[in-house]
Amino acid sequence: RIVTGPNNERIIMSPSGDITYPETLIHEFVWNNSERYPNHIALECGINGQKYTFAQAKDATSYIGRSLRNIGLKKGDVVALVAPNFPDTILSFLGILSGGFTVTTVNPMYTAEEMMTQLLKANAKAVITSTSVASTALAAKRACLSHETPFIVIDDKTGSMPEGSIPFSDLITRGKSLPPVNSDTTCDDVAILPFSSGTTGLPKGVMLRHRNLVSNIMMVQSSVDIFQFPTSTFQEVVPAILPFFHIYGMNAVILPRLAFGAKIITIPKFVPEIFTDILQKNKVTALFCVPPIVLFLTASSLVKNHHFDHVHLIMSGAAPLAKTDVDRFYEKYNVDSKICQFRQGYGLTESSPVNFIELGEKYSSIGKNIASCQVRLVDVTTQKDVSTSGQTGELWIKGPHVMKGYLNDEDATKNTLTEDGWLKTGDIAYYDEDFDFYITDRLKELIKVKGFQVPPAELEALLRMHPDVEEAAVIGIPHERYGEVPKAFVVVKKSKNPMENDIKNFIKGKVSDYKQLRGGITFVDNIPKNPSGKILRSKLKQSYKP
Ligand code: 4UW
Repeated sequence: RIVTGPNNERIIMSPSGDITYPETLIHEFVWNNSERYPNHIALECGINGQKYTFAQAKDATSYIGRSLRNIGLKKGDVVALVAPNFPDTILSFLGILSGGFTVTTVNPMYTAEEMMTQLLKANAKAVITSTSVASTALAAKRACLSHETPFIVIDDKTGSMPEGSIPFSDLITRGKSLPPVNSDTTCDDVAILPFSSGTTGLPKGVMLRHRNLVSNIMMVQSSVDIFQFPTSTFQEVVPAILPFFHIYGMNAVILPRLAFGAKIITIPKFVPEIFTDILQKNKVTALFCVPPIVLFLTASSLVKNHHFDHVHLIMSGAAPLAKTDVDRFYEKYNVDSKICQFRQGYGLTESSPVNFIELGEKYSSIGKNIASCQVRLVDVTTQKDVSTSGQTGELWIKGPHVMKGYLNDEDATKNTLTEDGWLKTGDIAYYDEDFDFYITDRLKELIKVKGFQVPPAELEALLRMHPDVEEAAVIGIPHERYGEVPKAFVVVKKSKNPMENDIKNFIKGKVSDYKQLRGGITFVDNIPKNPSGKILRSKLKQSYKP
């Protein structure tokens, strides 16, 4: 399992070996096998019932690509996709790629200011959104992009189509009569630009190539027996509750599941009654969760034993999972843990995303590195590889799934990717005698609220804009339901005396709900810093007593 690298690195190889993967673009890979089951449902809206078969969905994505070329977009242009989970959101994504463009997926819960920052950083040349969030997306577009920028709107049956927008349905109908796009896209072209703050600072565009996305799906497939193609009597049914804009929902749930013939039931927003109604009405076979959803499954009286009658897989990831929650799940429901298996995964945007999946019943472990995912554990102070099980170090990752780098940010790229291709995750881990890994801490400053990224640097910059604030630092503190919530430490200017609520209200309209300072604000005399001015968050964390 351990290989010594050219510079004496201690490389932990995957027990699943190495993979080969096809030289296929991700939007083609998704439909590769669909001709075997053209009339099965691929996408169904859990709210309004809109459906596409595999044949219809595949054709639609090609038409969308043609239409986008026809309205003047050029190869390599970036298109922003700002929509909750609907069938048309996924078709838009694949359509953008089939036209030879790059997609930046934007969190539809964002405020106009947050959207604007991403549209600018990604240099978006068009926006695709949906009626329920169109007014916010339009405000963002108007604030930073030219009047002529195409603004395309999916009718999701909530809200209305702003004047001057292009109805999404036109892309499909008009595209039919346009010639196919002769895209010279290669597997090394950047397919997507999801945003992540990485180990430090503000959100950055993560450049993921077609090759990264396709290889990662194949890495999972060859390590874990969790995919089943449809037969005459069986089709996977997967509710897509995790948002498509985030890499977990995108390249670890929706795209791979479609590629293996599952029916995806899209859910735009987590509402307990709607979620359980979907479990009630469909023979759901696999559930993909973040820890707060696992908590919901164990705690809610809406969830019934028979909802798991057809479920063979429940996955959790994006934040630490407590073993006690899994134990509680099996105590509450009369299901066989060998048939309805709980699995934890570990991934990050920068690695397309999956690196580890747990295969046994060690529920607090993230398990073993998947095929072709090489791992090092590097001692944070000595920068030497740790030599034994039980010792902690920073987790470094290498493989065909690792990002090209951060868009227009050489410094951040250099600090995250070594010259020989190792991705420094900013997570602290150790492994046990079986080479099962455990995440113990986060070296990076990132806060995870319900699995969503909250970069402290963003909140600190906003806090410093408040007229009474001299300095600010933000850390994550534990929260029973959300995992973590942001908490601020604030130094106020001389002779100023703001109330906690003044500052909270100042932040309120500027960032999305999940980024709000739910951990409260503590007023302090100074912020601990190292000699180069870097905030010593670990000191603040130690000083904080719940
Ligand atoms: N335990 C503890 C975990 C865990 C974790 C992630 O927003 P990003 O960049 O990306 C993600 C991706 C999650 C994911 C993808 C595919 C998959 O199969 C799976 O499990 C089923 C999960 O969240 O945030 C990356 C950061 O999130 C933390 C960790 O700090 C990581 O660097 N994180 N998974 N199981 N922490």
